[in-house]
Amino acid sequence: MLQFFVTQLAASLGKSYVLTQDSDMAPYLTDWRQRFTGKALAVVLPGSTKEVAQIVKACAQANISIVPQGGNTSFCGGATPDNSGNQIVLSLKRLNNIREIDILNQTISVEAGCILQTIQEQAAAQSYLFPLSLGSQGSCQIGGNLATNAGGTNVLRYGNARDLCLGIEVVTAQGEIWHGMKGLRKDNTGYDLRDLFIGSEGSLGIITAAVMKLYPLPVAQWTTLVATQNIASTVALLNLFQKRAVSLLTGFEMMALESLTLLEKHFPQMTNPLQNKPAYTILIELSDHESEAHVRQLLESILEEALALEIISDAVIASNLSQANLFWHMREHITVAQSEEGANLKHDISIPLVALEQFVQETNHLLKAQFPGVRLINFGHLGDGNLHYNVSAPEGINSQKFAQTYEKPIQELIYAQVELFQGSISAEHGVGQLKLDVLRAHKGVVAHELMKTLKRALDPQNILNPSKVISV
Ligand code: FAD
Ligand code: 2HG
Ligand code: ZN
Repeated sequence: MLQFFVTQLAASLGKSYVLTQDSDMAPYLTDWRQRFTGKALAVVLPGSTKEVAQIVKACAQANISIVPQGGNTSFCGGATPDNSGNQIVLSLKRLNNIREIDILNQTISVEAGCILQTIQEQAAAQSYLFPLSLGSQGSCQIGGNLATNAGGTNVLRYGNARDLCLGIEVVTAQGEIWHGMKGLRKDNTGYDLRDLFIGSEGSLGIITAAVMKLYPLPVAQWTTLVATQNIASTVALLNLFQKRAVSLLTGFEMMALESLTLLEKHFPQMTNPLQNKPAYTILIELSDHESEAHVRQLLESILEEALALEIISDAVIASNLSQANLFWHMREHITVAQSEEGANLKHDISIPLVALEQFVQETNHLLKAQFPGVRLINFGHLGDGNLHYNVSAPEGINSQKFAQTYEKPIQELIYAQVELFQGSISAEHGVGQLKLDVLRAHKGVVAHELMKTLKRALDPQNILNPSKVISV
């Protein structure tokens, strides 16, 4: 019966778009971190929205569940099938057309499988900025970005994927197509279906296209690395920049000392130009639509004020584009350094800015006391109150042993702290299968039941990414 289903699919889509050989399917069955591996009946590669709808209809009829997959770069196992071998992976990679750039409306209409960087490049070719910016932008897809409501380094100024989206096209769990591609900035016609699908990680519908906002390209950017002694000063610095640079502030990223020590171990060419190994290195970017001189002057004047207020102890302004790029590479390569180092635990959390200093002090202290030798690889989008509060194994400890013995108690400790400080256990990476079990406690019973009600209403057969985000 299952084999018959696959044969039928191959007959309608074309054999080369229905992968069934282990070696062909392998890249789709393990996630970027190699943390999750599953099995699949087939990996299916539709070439149009109509074909996606056709596949979903066939799956609904045969009661076969579907795991949508974009660039497979996410961190919570949302795009990896289970171990049953009865699910199909539906890759959106062939839906990769830019449908339209509407200069007057400042929007770009794209299919779900467009690579994020391609959209940025297409926008730039028309002198526009598509501001979503992630370390994975060379391989993640806009459909995956919307499905996870991705954040990244520009959220502070332009918002996350949800904020950048005006319309979407979705294939429902019944295989119907919802044409929600209006690029309107105002549309109060009842429930916001678009926002329901964004961030649902493929559990409510399959996003096949989207209308995204564009912005004018800035004419000048200046990037600086700044030394601070603690989180309190860093938050004060953020506040100063927000007051004085207002919308010119486009990046405010934090890197704690241990994260840069690990970075240098794996990428010795990426040494911190700041002297004396500061406790925190802050990457700040200002972007301007006026002139190089205007923004440079503003940056220098804010840094002078911060020095006078003693909230920073040192600063290096990038002298050219390649140095600015190096600063950004430092920030973006911490993830890679951590994964090269071996087992690591990710905690993508957000905490109200006002409580951040106390959270970090207390949580660092508790972890160091209870798990001697663990390395706290803290970095992240401080401007959004979003920390990647990651933990690497103590030097010399075997990766497997670390995962077995440390993962649960460390996660429990950190998440308990997050609750205490009224934060979130997933700021931007989503829930997937990784955080499925902790979501109920975090959301509270009422919110969790409402989520279940929505899932049952939109996907009564539970065929869209079952046991991801929510179990019904
Ligand atoms: P996938 O991993 O393929 O899928 C993610 C989820 O979305 C899955 O649940 C999948 O089923 C679902 N899905 C995918 N496509 C669709 C679709 N068309 N319709 C419905 N559901 C779909 N994330 C951030 O938020 N901020 C960062 O700064 C950031 N930096 C990163 C840096 C690196 C080096 C790496 C490897 C990852 C980073 N990520 C970051 C995580 C990841 O890139 C994002 O979550 C990204 O949005 C995932 O896109 P994807 O196309 O790879 O989705
Ligand atoms: C980033 O901000 C990504 O670089 C990855 O969200 C974070 O490695 C991580 O945990
Ligand atoms: Zn991030």
